[in-house]
Formats: sequence, C-alpha cells, structure tokens
Amino acid sequence: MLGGSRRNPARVIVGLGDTGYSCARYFMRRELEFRVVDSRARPPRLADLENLKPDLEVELGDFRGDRLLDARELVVSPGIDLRTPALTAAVEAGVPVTGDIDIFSREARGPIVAITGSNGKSTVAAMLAQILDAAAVNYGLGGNLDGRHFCPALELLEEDEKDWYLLEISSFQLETTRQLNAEIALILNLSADHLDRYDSLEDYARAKQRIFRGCRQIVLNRDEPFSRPPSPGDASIISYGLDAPAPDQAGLRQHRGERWLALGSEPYLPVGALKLPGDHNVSNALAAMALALAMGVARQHIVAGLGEFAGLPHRCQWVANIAGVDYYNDSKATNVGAAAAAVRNLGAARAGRLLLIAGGSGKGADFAALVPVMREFAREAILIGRDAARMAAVLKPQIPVRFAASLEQAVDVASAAALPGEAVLLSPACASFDMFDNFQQRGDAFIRCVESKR
Ligand code: UMA
Ligand code: ADP
Repeated sequence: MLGGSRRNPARVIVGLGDTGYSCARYFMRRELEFRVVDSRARPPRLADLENLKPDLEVELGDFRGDRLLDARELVVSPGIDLRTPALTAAVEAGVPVTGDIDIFSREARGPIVAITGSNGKSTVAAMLAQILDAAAVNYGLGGNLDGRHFCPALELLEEDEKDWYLLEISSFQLETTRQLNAEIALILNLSADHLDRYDSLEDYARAKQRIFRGCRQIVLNRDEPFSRPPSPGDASIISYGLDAPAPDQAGLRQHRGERWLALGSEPYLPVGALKLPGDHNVSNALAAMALALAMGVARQHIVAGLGEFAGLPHRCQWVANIAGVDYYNDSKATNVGAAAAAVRNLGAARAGRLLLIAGGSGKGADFAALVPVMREFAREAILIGRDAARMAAVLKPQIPVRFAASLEQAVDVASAAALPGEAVLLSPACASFDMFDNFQQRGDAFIRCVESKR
C-alpha cells in the first residue's frame, strides 16, 4: 500500500489522525481521487484506513516537498504547522490549501454556529447543545471537541441532514478555512496559547478572526477586546458580558437581591441556578444564551438547558472532599488563561486557601500572567513536568513553590500540606504530552491519586 510515485493530480490529505481519516471517508463517499501523507511512521488511523481502502497510496515519514508540488489541493490536518518547509514550498508553487472545516462549510446544507476562543469552546458548545436538546432542535455537534461523543466536522455529513450544525473550531482549523460562511460566529476570548505554532499573539488572533469571514450574525463578548471582528460588515451583532445589558443584549442584572442572567431588562435565570463554579462559567453561560437567542430559541428552553448543564469532565471538576479538603480536576487548563481563571474563581471562594498543582509542557508560553492571581488567590504551588523550573522562576519570588517528580507525588505533597477548608486544584497551565498521552489521561490519573487518599 505504501509509496511509489504516480500520475497526478490528486488531492493530498496531509495527516492521518482523526481529521485526515474523516477527509478520506468524505472523498471516498464523493468518489474523488486522493492520496495520503503523514510524517509519522504509524499514524493513529492508518489501520482504519487500510481496512477501508486497502489499495490506497499512503506515504509515511518526513514530508517530501516534491510529492506535494503537483497536488491538485492539499487538505492539511490541524496538527500540522503550515510553516513546515514542504508545505510552504507547495503554497509558493501555487498549490491550494484547504482543511476539513473549509470543506464542511461548502458541503453542509444547514446553517453553521461557529465557536472559537482560547478557553471555554467545549463548555459553551456543550451548554448550547443542552439548550437545543431542551428545545428539541435537530442539530449536529462536532469539530475540535474531544471525546467519545463528538466527531470531526466531516463525519457529521455521514448522518441525516441537520437543521443546524454547531462547530467548535480551533485556530489551527481556521488557518486552512478560506471562507466559513457561518450563520453565527463567536470568538469567546483570546489569551496566550499555542505560541509554538504562532510567531506572535497577533498572528494567533488573526487566525481566530477568520471565523467571521462571510458570517451573517456575530455574537460578541463585551468583556474581551479580541472578541470583536476587525470590521463587522453587514453582520448583525448580539453581545454579552458580565455587566448590565442594553436592550436586546445579554448580561447580568440584579433581581430579587441576586445576580441574574438577563436579556435587556428581562431576567432569565439566577447565577446561583448554574451548576458550574466561577464567573468564567457565568460568562460561558451568557455566551451560550446569546448564541441560542441568535438562533431564535425561546426563553424557557434557554433557562431549562442552562439550569440542567452539569459541566464537562476535566474542567474545574469537583472530585472529592477528603479530610475537609476539596480536590478539583482542571486538567483541560492547558494554557495560562485557563489556569488563571480557575485559581481566581476557586481561590476567591476560599479567601486564597488554595494549593495549585501545575506544570507540564508550556508550549512556549510566558507564565507571568499567573503571578498576580497566585499572589491573591493561592498560598502555594506544587510544580511538575518539563517546564516546572521555568514556571518556578516566575512564581518563586512571589509565592512558595515546591517541586514533585510525578503527579502522584504532587498529590501526596498537596494532601499532606492542605488544611481542612482548603482546596487542591490541578490546573496545569501546560499541555500534558511530556508526561501523559493527553489531558484526559492526566485528569484521570489525578482522580485516581485523590481517590487513593480516602
Ligand atoms: N502529526 C504529525 N505528522 C503528521 C500529522 C500529525 O506529527 O503528518 C502530529 C501533530 O503535530 C499533532 C498530532 O499528530 O501533534 C495530531 O495531529 P492531527 O492533525 O492528526 O490531529 P487529529 O487527530 O486530526 O485531531 C484534530 C485536533 N487536534 C489538533 O488540532 C492537534 C483535535 O483537537 C480534534 O478533536 C480533531 O482534529 C477533530 O476535529 C484536539 C486538540 O488538542 C482536542 N486541539 C487543540 C486544542 O484544543 O488546543 C487545537
Ligand atoms: P476549550 O474547548 O476552549 O479548550 P474548555 O471548555 O474545554 O475550553 O475549557 C478549557 C479550560 O479553560 C478549562 O480549564 C476551563 O476551566 C477553562 N475555561 C473555560 N471557560 C473559560 C473562560 N471563559 N475563560 C477562561 N478559562 C475558561
């Protein structure tokens, strides 16, 4: 099945992970000619593809520029940096580049709700899904979301046609999306992340802003300057924020002595009715509410969906209370913005009696933004992983820091140090790949360590 040169031009799928495999299936359904390249020796979906199409040409190992130059089109997977020399050479030679979301937007019949941002994408997408379940809307949910129940966007087209498509889209996927034409588009927020893939924060922001290309309605977060499109064009706008909303906008209002999510002057539900902790999740709930309003969903379904949503695992997930200490698993906090939000929100509720377990692979991030929240809302950091020393260098002058050789040891240190009424939070501010396969495995390992303390 491998190798060999051949007549062209065929489409070339670059990368054989979940995305590449979904693209291959899509091309097969459409009876379009394609071949596949992957720089890895054993890409994860190789066996699946071999079963599906044993005669297919798959080229493995370092990308060869000459094998890409005569392609009709490159369909590039999100995990691959477009700055890879073989890809830049093909682009310079005039080979068009696309990606799965780009193809999806051209093929899908139903309108698209597109969600991006540095943090909160999966939570907001899942909250909106819960609202749409309450409203009995026929929708498909996919894209960047991880997990057993979600799929790459193109797999949604294998199912019956839907009335709406909810897509969580990463900046990597947006890089290869020429024109999304979403019905509704939203950038939740932007904070430093993936700086191993972008030359600057501005480059990262520019990738995110491609979400607005051709969109008809924009949902924007008033609390986040990066949420705004560079020029909204003719798109209509509904905004949300933690302040009091103007008419027809979403926000927070005082009502019967507490904070309520509201549309203009109309209260929807009290903040206390949300099951997730922290103002970052109040903001996420307002985002889901604004998206649902833009879709035309009625008030009672929004209230029901938001009130029922219990949160996703690995995002500020409460694990246990052992000897008076609460343990939280926020393994999905793979960047500084997410970890800072967790420390602020969980630490504020305990007057700073919080121990943070953090560290891992920092993706080139500057950890300085953790310092003010750690100083105000935490009393100690226990650091693990490849970038522990780099993180310590930033935190150490300000707050006590200890190192641990493993996550298990970090939980031992934290549980020995934590006093009743305090909390231990795993919120690494880093990717997990130096010690684990993925953030789910890291979170599951944390839960097991905590459970062993009972
Ligand atoms: N890779 C190679 N050589 C190749 C192809 C890939 O070394 O030829 C490496 C990449 O550098 C990367 C890994 O393989 O480290 C996976 O890349 P991929 O493009 O094959 O990934 P997929 O399996 O297709 O999964 C992707 C998303 N992953 C990434 O963008 C890294 C998944 O998001 C997404 O669920 C899936 O498509 C379906 O849409 C995961 C993710 O971590 C959850 N996303 C990042 C994030 O949320 O921060 C952006
Ligand atoms: P994403 O899909 O963008 O990675 P998730 O909903 O999976 O977002 O959450 C990832 C991490 O970000 C978790 O640690 C979570 O607690 C944190 N988080 C969620 N929403 C926000 C927000 N609005 N601002 C900052 N951090 C957030």
